[in-house]
Amino acid sequence: MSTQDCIFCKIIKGEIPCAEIYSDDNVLAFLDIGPVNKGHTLIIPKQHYANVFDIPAELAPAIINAQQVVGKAILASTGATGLNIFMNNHSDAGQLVFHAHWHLIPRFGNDGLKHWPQA
Ligand code: IU
Repeated sequence: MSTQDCIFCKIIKGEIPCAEIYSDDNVLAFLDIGPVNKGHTLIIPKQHYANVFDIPAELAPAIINAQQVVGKAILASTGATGLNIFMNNHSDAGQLVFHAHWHLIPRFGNDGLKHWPQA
Protein backbone atom coordinates (compact mmCIF):
# COMPACT_ATOMS: atom_id res chain seq x y z
CA MET A 1 0.00 0.00 0.00
CA SER A 2 1.29 3.46 -0.83
CA THR A 3 1.37 6.09 1.86
CA GLN A 4 -1.16 8.03 -0.27
CA ASP A 5 -3.75 5.34 0.39
CA CYS A 6 -2.86 4.86 4.06
CA ILE A 7 -5.67 6.00 6.37
CA PHE A 8 -3.30 6.77 9.24
CA CYS A 9 -1.09 8.88 6.94
CA LYS A 10 -4.26 10.81 6.03
CA ILE A 11 -4.93 11.35 9.74
CA ILE A 12 -1.36 12.62 10.22
CA LYS A 13 -1.75 15.01 7.27
CA GLY A 14 -5.04 16.28 8.71
CA GLU A 15 -7.04 15.02 5.73
CA ILE A 16 -9.12 12.86 8.08
CA PRO A 17 -10.03 14.11 11.57
CA CYS A 18 -9.09 12.34 14.76
CA ALA A 19 -9.48 12.86 18.49
CA GLU A 20 -5.86 13.82 19.13
CA ILE A 21 -4.36 13.02 22.53
CA TYR A 22 -0.68 13.80 21.97
CA SER A 23 1.64 14.88 19.19
CA ASP A 24 5.35 15.58 18.84
CA ASP A 25 7.86 15.61 15.98
CA ASN A 26 7.82 11.82 15.64
CA VAL A 27 4.54 10.39 16.86
CA LEU A 28 0.82 11.05 17.09
CA ALA A 29 -1.66 9.58 19.57
CA PHE A 30 -5.42 9.62 19.07
CA LEU A 31 -8.51 7.82 20.33
CA ASP A 32 -9.34 4.58 18.55
CA ILE A 33 -12.62 4.88 16.62
CA GLY A 34 -13.62 1.40 17.74
CA PRO A 35 -12.59 1.41 21.40
CA VAL A 36 -12.59 -1.89 23.26
CA ASN A 37 -12.57 0.08 26.52
CA LYS A 38 -13.02 3.74 27.53
CA GLY A 39 -9.90 5.68 26.53
CA HIS A 40 -8.54 3.15 24.00
CA THR A 41 -5.78 5.09 22.26
CA LEU A 42 -3.42 4.47 19.34
CA ILE A 43 0.16 5.71 19.07
CA ILE A 44 1.57 5.89 15.55
CA PRO A 45 4.85 7.10 14.05
CA LYS A 46 4.39 10.12 11.79
CA GLN A 47 6.50 8.47 9.11
CA HIS A 48 4.85 5.55 7.37
CA TYR A 49 6.15 2.15 8.45
CA ALA A 50 4.01 -0.92 7.87
CA ASN A 51 4.90 -2.69 11.09
CA VAL A 52 7.46 -2.89 13.89
CA PHE A 53 10.00 -4.59 11.65
CA ASP A 54 10.25 -1.53 9.38
CA ILE A 55 10.70 1.02 12.17
CA PRO A 56 14.26 2.33 12.58
CA ALA A 57 15.67 1.65 16.04
CA GLU A 58 16.46 5.37 16.44
CA LEU A 59 12.72 5.96 16.77
CA ALA A 60 12.39 3.68 19.80
CA PRO A 61 13.02 6.41 22.45
CA ALA A 62 10.31 8.63 20.97
CA ILE A 63 7.85 5.76 20.95
CA ILE A 64 8.61 4.72 24.52
CA ASN A 65 8.38 8.34 25.64
CA ALA A 66 4.96 8.67 24.03
CA GLN A 67 3.82 5.41 25.61
CA GLN A 68 4.82 6.73 29.03
CA VAL A 69 3.39 10.24 28.61
CA VAL A 70 0.16 9.10 27.01
CA GLY A 71 -0.16 6.04 29.23
CA LYS A 72 0.11 8.12 32.41
CA ALA A 73 -2.41 10.63 31.06
CA ILE A 74 -4.86 7.84 30.21
CA LEU A 75 -4.52 6.32 33.68
CA ALA A 76 -5.06 9.70 35.33
CA SER A 77 -7.97 10.79 33.15
CA THR A 78 -9.92 7.53 33.04
CA GLY A 79 -9.22 6.27 36.53
CA ALA A 80 -8.02 3.00 35.02
CA THR A 81 -6.02 0.77 37.32
CA GLY A 82 -4.11 -1.04 34.56
CA LEU A 83 -3.02 -0.48 30.97
CA ASN A 84 -2.37 -2.90 28.13
CA ILE A 85 0.10 -1.76 25.47
CA PHE A 86 0.42 -3.99 22.44
CA MET A 87 0.64 -4.06 18.70
CA ASN A 88 -0.39 -6.43 15.93
CA ASN A 89 2.14 -7.18 13.20
CA HIS A 90 0.92 -8.83 9.96
CA SER A 91 -2.63 -9.92 9.26
CA ASP A 92 -2.26 -13.31 10.92
CA ALA A 93 -1.64 -11.45 14.20
CA GLY A 94 -4.76 -9.35 13.66
CA GLN A 95 -3.24 -6.30 11.98
CA LEU A 96 -5.92 -4.50 9.96
CA VAL A 97 -4.25 -1.13 9.36
CA PHE A 98 -0.81 -1.45 7.83
CA HIS A 99 0.70 1.64 9.39
CA ALA A 100 2.50 0.57 12.57
CA HIS A 101 0.54 1.43 15.72
CA TRP A 102 0.47 0.61 19.39
CA HIS A 103 -2.80 0.08 21.19
CA LEU A 104 -3.07 1.56 24.69
CA ILE A 105 -6.06 -0.02 26.40
CA PRO A 106 -7.06 1.17 29.87
CA ARG A 107 -8.09 -1.63 32.19
CA PHE A 108 -10.54 -1.49 35.04
CA GLY A 109 -11.15 -4.18 37.63
CA ASN A 110 -13.69 -6.66 36.34
CA ASP A 111 -14.04 -4.83 33.01
CA GLY A 112 -14.92 -8.04 31.26
CA LEU A 113 -11.95 -8.01 28.88
CA LYS A 114 -9.71 -11.02 28.82
CA HIS A 115 -6.11 -11.05 29.88
CA TRP A 116 -3.95 -11.84 26.86
CA PRO A 117 -2.86 -14.50 25.98
CA GLN A 118 -5.84 -16.28 27.50
CA ALA A 119 -8.07 -17.57 24.72
P1 IU B 1 -5.14 -3.41 14.20
O1 IU B 1 -4.10 -3.61 15.25
O2 IU B 1 -4.57 -3.07 12.84
O3 IU B 1 -6.11 -4.57 14.15
O4 IU B 1 -5.97 -2.18 14.72
C1 IU B 1 -6.49 -1.19 13.91
C2 IU B 1 -7.21 -0.23 14.83
O5 IU B 1 -7.36 0.99 14.16
C3 IU B 1 -8.60 -0.71 15.26
O6 IU B 1 -8.66 -0.74 16.68
C4 IU B 1 -9.51 0.35 14.67
O7 IU B 1 -10.64 0.63 15.47
C5 IU B 1 -8.58 1.55 14.55
N1 IU B 1 -8.94 2.54 13.55
C6 IU B 1 -9.07 3.86 13.92
O8 IU B 1 -8.91 4.23 15.07
N2 IU B 1 -9.37 4.78 12.95
C7 IU B 1 -9.57 4.42 11.65
O9 IU B 1 -9.86 5.29 10.81
C8 IU B 1 -9.42 3.04 11.32
C9 IU B 1 -9.11 2.13 12.27
I1 IU B 1 -9.73 2.41 9.36
